[in-house]
This record gives sequence, structure tokens and C-alpha cells, in this order.
Amino acid sequence: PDDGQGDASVVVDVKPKTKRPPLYKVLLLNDDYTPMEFVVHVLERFFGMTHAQAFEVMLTVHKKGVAVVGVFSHEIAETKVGQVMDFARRHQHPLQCTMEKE
Ligand code: TYC
Repeated sequence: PDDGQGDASVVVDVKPKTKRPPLYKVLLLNDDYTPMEFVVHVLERFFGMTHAQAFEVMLTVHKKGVAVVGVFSHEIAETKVGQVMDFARRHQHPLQCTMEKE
């Protein structure tokens, strides 16, 4: 006889699903023309780095071609990229800044 309990052998594990939003790396790319001091200034101004940190990261980009300069939510990463690209364009430097999902 049916006990009215359904299939008691099927145990459904309900996992509490609080998904964290994805994070995005903001990348700075090397080029042959943007002055080193300008890149240092960008890193201080838009990424809150000290002069020493900014100089170190700038040199990493200069030597390796690219570096992660910060990790942010999608909205903040987009804002940072826009600010850097705008600032570089206004000063007529070819500096490139992009973002990618972590
Ligand atoms: N390579 C540039 C130069 O020699 C300096 C530079 C560093 C440019 C980092 C861009 O993201 C960059 N003047």
C-alpha cells in the first residue's frame, strides 16, 4: 500500500545558494610612447597607490607588457577603465586599460 510519502529514498540536498558576484581584473598595457611619469600618476590617481607602489607596478607593465592593477566588481572595473582611457586620450597618450573576468 502507498504510504503517501512519495519516494522516501530520494534525498534532495538543498544547498543555500548565495552566489557572490564575479570579480574583474583591470589590466594596464604597455606601449612605446606613454611617459612613465604619466602612468605612475594614473596609478596614484585612479587606483589609490602610493608613489612607490605606482612606480613598481608601472615598471612591471613596462617590462612584462601587462599587469593587473586592481580587482573590482563589474561596475567599478568599468568605471576605472573609462577613467583611465578618458584621461589618457585627453592627454593624447596611447595608454590602454582593459578588464577581464577573474
Ligand atoms: N613603455 C613606456 C615608456 O618606455 C612606459 C609605459 C609603462 C607605458 C607602462 C605604458 O602601461 C604602461 N615610456
